[in-house]
Amino acid sequence: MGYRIVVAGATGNVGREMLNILAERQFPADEVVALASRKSLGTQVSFGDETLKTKDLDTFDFTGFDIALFAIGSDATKIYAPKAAKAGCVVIDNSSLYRYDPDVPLIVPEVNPDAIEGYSKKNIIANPNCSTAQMVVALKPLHDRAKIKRVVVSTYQSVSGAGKEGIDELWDQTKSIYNPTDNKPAKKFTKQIAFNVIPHIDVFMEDGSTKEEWKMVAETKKIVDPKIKVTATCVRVPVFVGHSEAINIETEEHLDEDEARDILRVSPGIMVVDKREDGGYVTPIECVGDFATFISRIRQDSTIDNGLNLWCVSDNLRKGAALNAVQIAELLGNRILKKG
Ligand code: 11C
Repeated sequence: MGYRIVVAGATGNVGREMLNILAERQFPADEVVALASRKSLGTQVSFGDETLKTKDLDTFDFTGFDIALFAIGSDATKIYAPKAAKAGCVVIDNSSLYRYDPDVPLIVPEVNPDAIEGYSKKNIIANPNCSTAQMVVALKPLHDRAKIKRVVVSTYQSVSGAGKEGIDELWDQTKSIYNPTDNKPAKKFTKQIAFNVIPHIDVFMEDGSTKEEWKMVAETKKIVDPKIKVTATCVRVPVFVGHSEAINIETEEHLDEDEARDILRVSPGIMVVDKREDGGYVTPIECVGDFATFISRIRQDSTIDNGLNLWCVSDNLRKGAALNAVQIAELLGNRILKKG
């Protein structure tokens, strides 16, 4: 007997990817139900070779379902996650609502799979922010070998992180540059995104950082090690899919760049592409649709005793959201629920 699965938010970018990835990875599901809000009700979505007609999230009874993958944002999650969890269905939530709750595990399966044991306190498991997920996949094996003290990261985040409206805004503004009579002012982003970069993602915090930057700090501490110091600058760039990160790492023990490369090459979820020649690195357009977190440009930082620099790229809708959620479902199935 396989699992009965729910995908809530099935018509959004992440929800659609969740369905694609469940099908691609042949998740052992007997039944998959796609849920949407009332305004997208009846919309059809693909699940492998099948087409699913979305059902109403508001009236859905989660009783008898094993796992619900949520991609509906914090406000709706606040209403529906407790309802699903109370009905005995384990929620894997992509919003930020429960990430910092001590009774909810925040999981990247390659990094902290054992945290899954804590799921039963609320029957909810949190999925991290996309920019954190790919970074911690890269940090963990280096931390295990040489203890990371401090991380300085600058991100180059694609517009799909801001949902369909972000994608549409980049597309429309790019077209309007060539047709100035069709002027498209910024709506989703605070400044023009086409042919520009914006050093601002999510709301501003009191200390001058943004919430996106704060998330990278708080989530890395919860997932990898609370002792790691992280400072981040998060930037939106005119790329449709794929987040990139320039990461500077300071370790307690010395770690040679060749050893770091060898460690990363055999670490789960990572693909090293690091030739010191023209084009010998990965760019976001090449990682779209892939499962891996790609690491390039691994090199010593000779300005400090134990420093490394690297370039990290991944599909933000996959490892940063839908893939990680499906991997958590697989972990939950293999370790805890044991059906299928
Ligand atoms: C972005 N990282 O690129 C964000 C999107 O906390 O799950 C995901 C926000 C989150 O805009």
